[in-house]
Amino acid sequence: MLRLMLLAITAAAGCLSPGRAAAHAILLDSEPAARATVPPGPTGIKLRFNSRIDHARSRLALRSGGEERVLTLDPATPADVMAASSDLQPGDCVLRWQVLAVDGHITRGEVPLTVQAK
Ligand SMILES: [Cu+2]
Repeated sequence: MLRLMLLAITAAAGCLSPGRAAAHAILLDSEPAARATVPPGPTGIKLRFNSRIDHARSRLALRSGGEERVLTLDPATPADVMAASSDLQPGDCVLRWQVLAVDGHITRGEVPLTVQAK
């Protein structure tokens, strides 16, 4: 349900000109999944989109404990995937993504996670 709402928001923020093909990037799924509870420590992060993205102009950040940190993207990923890794600390955190799709449209969204206590 929440995921559908996020999809609707990102879709609305993308193609504003009517009649244009909506090829902007929409998040299909993620690892960890949104709302997942995960153990602390080094964690691989993977976001898969419905279209190719421009990795150089896309951004993935982790907001945790009131701070936001930009993550270094793994360059060796398929064109529709954004991947990184981060050392997750216990507590609530949010992965914030912003991507530029091949149609020139920017979309953004969030993947909230809960990290277990050590
Ligand atoms: Cu678009």
